[in-house]
Amino acid sequence: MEHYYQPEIECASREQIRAWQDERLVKQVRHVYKNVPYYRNLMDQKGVTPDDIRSVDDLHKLPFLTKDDLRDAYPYGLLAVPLKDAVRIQSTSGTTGRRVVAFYTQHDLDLWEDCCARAIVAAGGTNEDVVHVCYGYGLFTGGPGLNGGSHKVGSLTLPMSSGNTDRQIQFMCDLGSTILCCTPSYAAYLAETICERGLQDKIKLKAGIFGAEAWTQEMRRDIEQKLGIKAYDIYGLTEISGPGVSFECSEQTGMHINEDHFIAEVIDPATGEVLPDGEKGELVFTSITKQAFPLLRYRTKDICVLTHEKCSCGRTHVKMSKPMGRSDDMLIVKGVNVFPSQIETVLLNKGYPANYQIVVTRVNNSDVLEVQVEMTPEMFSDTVSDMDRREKELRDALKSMLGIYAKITLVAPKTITRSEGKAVRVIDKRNLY
Ligand code: DLL
Repeated sequence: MEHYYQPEIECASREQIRAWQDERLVKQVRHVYKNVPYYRNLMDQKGVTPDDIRSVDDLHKLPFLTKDDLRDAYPYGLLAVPLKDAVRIQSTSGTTGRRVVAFYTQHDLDLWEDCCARAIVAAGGTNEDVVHVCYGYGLFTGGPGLNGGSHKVGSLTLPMSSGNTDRQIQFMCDLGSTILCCTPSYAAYLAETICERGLQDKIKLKAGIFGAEAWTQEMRRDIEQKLGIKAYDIYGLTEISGPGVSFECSEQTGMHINEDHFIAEVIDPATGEVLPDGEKGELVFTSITKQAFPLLRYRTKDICVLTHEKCSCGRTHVKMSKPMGRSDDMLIVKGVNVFPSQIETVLLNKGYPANYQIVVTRVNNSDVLEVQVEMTPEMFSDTVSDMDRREKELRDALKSMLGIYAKITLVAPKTITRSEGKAVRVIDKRNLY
């Protein structure tokens, strides 16, 4: 297993990492300029040539790419190798607009799986483990990515895909799964069901690798406690390869970005200006080793902070904070910025389960923020005055977190639909008016 803990790469000196990045960036820009007319045009319009890019210091000269560019260039416009060399596509889970399609050569699949293998090893995985993958398989990158990573580590891999919770739990008990890979919302659902059925003693899980959606520290603690595991975050996006762009180590204070493959920048989303370490902004990635779909300066819309502070695990690759939400997840309600994660923090701190739905409507030209909160069975047997007290307590706590009042609707246990993949937390009905 030590094979995929690669200290010579993951713990390399900053000078060494920088030297890899300089060399690979120069090569990558030439590859893209030569083979991707769409990006060549963007560079020409900006008056930048490949010769202008001599090191990472010149990265800021390159134009940004956005999801709109990917949609414009759909399907083959950003493919940088002949079709005969591409062996796989994956696609985003988005439900609106044109889908984004990303391509991989065999080399690209290998490096992606290496990144996922590093994440599994960082979560304590070895070839003795039974890795239970219930991210979706197919076009979504979650299943194939962790599956490939688990093979590389040599773990016994259970390609469960999502759904069929009864079968998930049965296999988990029968086969002794030790590492669970799925979205945090599905992990919460599995944890809830395992506790309800009193099966905590029948499972052998020791770790979980959860990502693909925002989740709070409160939700982490809840899942860890219910399943008796350590829960690790993993981040990635289809455009840049899938899960494993970054992953958490045992310190659980941010995710190490695989800097030998991806250069990360944080920019001011309004001006595009590159921000220093520790400042919050939009994450931008440049793929420096991918062949088929090598995006340069891709704007992720994920808001986070980077830090080069020393990590006790020994890894030297830069860490990104948990994304604080996507710039396009942020709701503006009555002129105030609201992130679903702020609401989740309040609910879990007050002892509610992570089952909630946010509904925004517009009544008489005024926004109404409603939070439907599921109660636990114990809370459900409360008296009417207890319920009133609960509603008031939540309203006040949300007011102090968000600065605006929300309408609280307490709902019966099991009323909110459980998610088997990425949870849909927000229903914004204002566009329908
Ligand atoms: O969600 C890839 C993935 C699969 C990551 C499995 C981790 C585990 P997409 O469907 O393209 O790819 O969605 C990418 O999901 O830009 C973030 O907004 C969000 N996201 C991914 N990981 C995290 C995370 C996969 N750990 C988009 N925390 C990204 C918060 C995340 N948000």
